[in-house]
Amino acid sequence: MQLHSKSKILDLTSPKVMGILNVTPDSFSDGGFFANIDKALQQATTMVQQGAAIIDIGGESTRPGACDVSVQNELDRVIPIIEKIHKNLDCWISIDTSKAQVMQEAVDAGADLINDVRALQDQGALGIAAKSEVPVCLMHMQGLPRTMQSAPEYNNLLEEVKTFLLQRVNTCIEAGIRKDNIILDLGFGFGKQLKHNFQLLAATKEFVALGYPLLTGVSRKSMFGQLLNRDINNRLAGSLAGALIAVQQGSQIIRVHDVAETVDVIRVLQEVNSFKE
Ligand code: 7PM
Repeated sequence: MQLHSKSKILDLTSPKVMGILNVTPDSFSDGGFFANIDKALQQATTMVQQGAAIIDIGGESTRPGACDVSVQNELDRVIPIIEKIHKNLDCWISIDTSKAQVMQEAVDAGADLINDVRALQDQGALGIAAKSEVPVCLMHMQGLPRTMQSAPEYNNLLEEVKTFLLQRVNTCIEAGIRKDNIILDLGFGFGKQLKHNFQLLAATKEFVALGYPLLTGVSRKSMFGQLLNRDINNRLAGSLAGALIAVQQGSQIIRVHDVAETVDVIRVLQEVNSFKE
């Protein structure tokens, strides 16, 4: 299994780690514009040295509960950082956005992958993604970020998530996106209760069996906070367990804050697997 972007190929025969780059609103306030671009590059460099194959850059517009960020605001946050990383690092760059214009300018600036928690449903996104010819990650979400965590319910969780994702896949293929450049994501924490998140994690294998690369994003999420009674800074063990459980079932891309630790966990699993059959 391989993803194709521009002239690059990402081989997914072995699992890949996607490192989350923090691009916070205050990246403009503390040390000034250029100092903060350099800080972002430093953070990305460290993650690549630790073994991240992809760096995911988001302007926070898509975060659960977050208020809307203007297009210009999002562009101002992410584009200079994409340009800087593109110029200085040999890694894949992912743009975490739902906005068509941000997708377009990000790809022009060097992004290799479009990561959209709204699965290209926003105005113009599908067309821009198809035209850009980069891989896309389609995530499942029930409801909208502002309200999605108020008691989400499902009649049949696995079927509903599967049906949504496959419908989006069809729409993407009809729009001209190559089938082998579509990544699926179960959307942990996006309109899901604790039990839903763990039921989905347990069913990872079923989604891998659909034949598309599966991206798993559970890093530091509230599913571990709730289960283990841990605040955001004490969810590493839970997150690593979640990553291992996903990779063991065949998830090919793991989106994380803690790259070094996740890479170690994956290596241990691969060493064990090298002695099987
Ligand atoms: C606050 C709450 C801040 C939640 C950030 C988040 C995913 C994603 C995010 C995911 C893909 C986070 C989330 N989560 N993109 N973007 N999959 N593809 O924990 O699970 O990073 S934002």
